[in-house]
Amino acid sequence: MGKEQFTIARIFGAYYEIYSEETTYALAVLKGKLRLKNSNERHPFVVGDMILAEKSSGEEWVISERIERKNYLTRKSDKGDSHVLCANLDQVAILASCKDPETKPGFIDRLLAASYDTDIPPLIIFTKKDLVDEEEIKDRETYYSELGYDVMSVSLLSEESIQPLWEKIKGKRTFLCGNSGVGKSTLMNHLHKKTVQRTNLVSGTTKKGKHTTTNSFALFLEGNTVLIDSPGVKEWGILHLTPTQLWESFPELRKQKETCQEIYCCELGSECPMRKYMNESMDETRKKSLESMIESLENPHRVTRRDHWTKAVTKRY
Ligand SMILES: Nc1nc2c(ncn2[C@@H]2O[C@H](COP(=O)(O)OP(=O)(O)OP(=O)(O)O)[C@@H](O)[C@H]2O)c(=O)[nH]1
Ligand SMILES: [Mg+2]
Repeated sequence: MGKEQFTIARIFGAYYEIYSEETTYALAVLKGKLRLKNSNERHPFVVGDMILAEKSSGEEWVISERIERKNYLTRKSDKGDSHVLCANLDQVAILASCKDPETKPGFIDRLLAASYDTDIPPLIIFTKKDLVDEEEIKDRETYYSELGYDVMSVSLLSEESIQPLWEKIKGKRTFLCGNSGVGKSTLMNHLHKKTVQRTNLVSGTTKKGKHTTTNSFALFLEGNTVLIDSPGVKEWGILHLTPTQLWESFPELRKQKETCQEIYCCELGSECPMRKYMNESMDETRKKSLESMIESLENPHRVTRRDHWTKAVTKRY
């Protein structure tokens, strides 16, 4: 029997839920050792990985090979190795809740920096727009759309957002990410019109989410549309990025660099147009956000080995 190509849809310890259009969802295992190009990887697969599998004598599928990743999204906090979250994406949807819990711009910017590094286009989705007034929504949308980002806002209490959401996700593989309680699983259920992922009320006192989703899960919808739900995160660690990557992830700073006439880059020195713009003209909130990211990189307690940076530069394969 021949090999069939699948996508990893969910991981349960040593078992994998895999999906192909022909077979739909099936369970698979990995027998023996898989040879991986990057031996530093913690786990052989993440959700979104494309693999080849064949049926063993029983009903079980056995994974034999991982197909090279087109791209992947990474997070790195102070607590160790960088963590690949998902692979082969067309889009990263950053879900930012307007209220209960309110997502801070610094969180959005960290995710934008992580997606800039991977070249995966971001889509900012403000959720729970029913909980704030229209003016506030418009301000939030304008803030990011003027910077050139694709932005939308939704309420999942009624059907009004289904159509505009479909327009943004159809035919694409979209990773849904954000803090706990922002509505990632609700959005997935809403678009599927069935409950596939458990959701939970946010805490009555702290208005924070309860970390309901514990495993990423890829849902295959019509027309090659794939939504990937993920567990809520408190903070998006960006320690796998270099300072230059961080600065350039801010479109207003990147624009300054593009106009620079110097032949030799001063590497963020005092004459750097990005630094000048940051000191003289940058929006205060955005400046704080960049400073906080730079601080995370510079804090020696957080970055103990400099080679993390070098590795990050050469990590694409
Ligand atoms: N008012 C309002 N509530 C919403 C909206 N979308 C989601 N919620 C509520 O927000 C709560 C949290 O939603 P979830 O979908 O569980 O959030 P999540 O992002 O998946 O959270 P984790 O799995 O913990 O990361 C639920 O009670 C939802 O009903 C919305 O548009 N408006
Ligand atoms: Mg969830």
